[in-house]
Amino acid sequence: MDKNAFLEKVREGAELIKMHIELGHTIRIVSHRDADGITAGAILAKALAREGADFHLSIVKQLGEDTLKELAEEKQKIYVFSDLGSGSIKLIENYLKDASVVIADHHPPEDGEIEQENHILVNPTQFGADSVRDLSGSGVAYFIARAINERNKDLSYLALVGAVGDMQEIDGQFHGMNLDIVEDAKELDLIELRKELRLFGRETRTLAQMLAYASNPELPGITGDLRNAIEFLRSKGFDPDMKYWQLREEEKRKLHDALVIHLIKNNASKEDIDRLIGDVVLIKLYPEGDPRHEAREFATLLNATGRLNMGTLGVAICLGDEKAFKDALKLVDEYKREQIEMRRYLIQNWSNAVEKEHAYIFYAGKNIKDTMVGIAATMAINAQLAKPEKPVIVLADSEEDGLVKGSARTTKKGIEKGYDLGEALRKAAEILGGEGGGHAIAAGIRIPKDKIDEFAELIDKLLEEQNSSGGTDEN
Ligand SMILES: [Mn+2]
Repeated sequence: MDKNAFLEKVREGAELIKMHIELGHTIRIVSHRDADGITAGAILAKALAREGADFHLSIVKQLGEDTLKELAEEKQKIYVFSDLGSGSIKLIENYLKDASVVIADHHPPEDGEIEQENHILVNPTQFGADSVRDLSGSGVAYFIARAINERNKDLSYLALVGAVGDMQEIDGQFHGMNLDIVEDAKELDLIELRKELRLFGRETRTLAQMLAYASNPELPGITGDLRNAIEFLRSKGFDPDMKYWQLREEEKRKLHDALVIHLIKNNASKEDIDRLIGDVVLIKLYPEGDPRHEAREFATLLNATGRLNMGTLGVAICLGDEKAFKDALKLVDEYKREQIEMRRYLIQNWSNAVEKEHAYIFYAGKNIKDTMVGIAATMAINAQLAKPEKPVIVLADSEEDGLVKGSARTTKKGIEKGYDLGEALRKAAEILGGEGGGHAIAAGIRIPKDKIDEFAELIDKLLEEQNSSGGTDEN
């Protein structure tokens, strides 16, 4: 990528923000609600606070027309969007014509170009960067903060938490401009970048939990089975109740070797083996055993606050607020417990799923919260209850009377077969009387409860049509 051209754009964005600070305007920040967006928002907020600027920050799920209308009504002089905005350029151009706008994002722009003179798009993908590995939204925000004031280099570690939250190092290592942020953070001795086991839970899970809950990659025969995890650890001479951070270096290496051998024995893919051990970011501001000490645990905590619509709590955590941190821990515990229970429930009851030729339909009644059906559908695929090429639809009773809410999920393999879940659910809802739609790979629906059987037949037919017309499958 053309780093210098990108940094020039960064400077333009930073200058525009600085001008409005000098004019005494409120800087209106809107950021995405995942860990990347939350850290991006926190970086900008901190940078602005340091300049003595007035700012107002919101964390939102997406930037749609309703949100932009509301923002326009605020009649601010400047809006800064972080980790979102590239997909809403037309709407932004339209609703915020009279204001200055800085879009600090890394998603590839979808709908046109910036035409307003006072609007600036700071996006590395326009300079040849890959949005999924070279720089995240928090990284873009970080470079802007650094351009506002060099002292904001001390926020580099937050940018890395965002990058990890966006899984920019999914293959086991950092790439692109993420490496520049790593350098900044190392220079100030804020982080240590280590080659370690990348399974979740370095700080807070016991080794047994770390292995039993491993999902990225899953460990065949161990994931989902705490007893097998304990047995595996004991057989290799480990205390299953210890935490990874408590291991000595040679013990860590011994564990890595044992896990790699286990994966090889179970015919795991090269990708799975490669990403098992790799870059792990440790944040020196926090002690070992604290979830904020390791970037993935930190990011997961932030993600959870976002999912629970408490993204500003996440921002407060990034800014070092201890009370916010403790509150969030409680929320996350609850959330994790729900997920574990849900996985168990799905496994125990999956035999009740209706398997059609083109989909699984699983009705959970009140056993799964209607806000969790999407996670449940993904879980059914990841736990290999469902074949990856066949879409999964999980339905649960909606908190609104008489309706069921459903989420459909598929994988790349399903997409290759021609399935478009958003389209199929939209049509099904139209026919059955409800609402539905979404993306090809992930979609949602709401229908009357007494239509579930009819829905199962109908969705199979709709997917059948897509499969026979749109599939790239040779068969
Ligand atoms: Mn992002």
